[in-house]
Amino acid sequence: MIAVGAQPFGYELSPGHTALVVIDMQRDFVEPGGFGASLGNDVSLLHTAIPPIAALLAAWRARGWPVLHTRECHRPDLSDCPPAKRERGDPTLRIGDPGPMGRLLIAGEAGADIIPALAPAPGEWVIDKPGKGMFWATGLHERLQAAGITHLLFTGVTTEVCVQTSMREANDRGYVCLIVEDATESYFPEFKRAALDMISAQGAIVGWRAPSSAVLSALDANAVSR
Ligand code: C5J
Repeated sequence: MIAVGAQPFGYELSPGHTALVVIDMQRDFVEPGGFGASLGNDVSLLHTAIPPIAALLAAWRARGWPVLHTRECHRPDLSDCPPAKRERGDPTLRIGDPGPMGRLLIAGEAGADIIPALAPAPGEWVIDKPGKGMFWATGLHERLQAAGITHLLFTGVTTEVCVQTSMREANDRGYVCLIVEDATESYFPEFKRAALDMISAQGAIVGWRAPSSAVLSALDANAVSR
């Protein structure tokens, strides 16, 4: 095990059995004209997470460890998008409406793609999810179990929505989870702070938290192993 300096106490990372999870780093959330912007958000607030995620991806790839990307998106016929989700609120564009990057949050459209800076490498898992959590309607738990993955490191956007929902689902399924503080972002800085606090409070009730520097220095202190 590799010891990572974390809160509320040290995290033990299992080499080769810890997947790096990159949640929804899609053009629809990060770039102007997408779903995030249609809800009135300043998408530039998410950009600070990109370099730390890229550094973690490089570290995982160098070790041949598992990487899992998710995309929040729906089938073109919207059969997996509950009306209660599509009709929520008063956005400028709704899920499935045509926008500058294609139809919003629809699989196969440009906006549903992961941003080029964090594009999945060949062999990395890409999970399309219709919900906020990565386990709902994806079959992911069975795949992770079959691959022997026991630990998950969470990154991506947004901290308090899809990242936190996925981490809570993972915690309930028995995965040992850590969220990387600077590799996740929110349109609402106060929600990010609160989500990180909620996750790690009460003795890591949902999981651990640590900056990417702590994860990367712990990896550097250990020989590269596959
Ligand atoms: C949202 C997400 N915020 N990926 N999705 O609707 O967090």
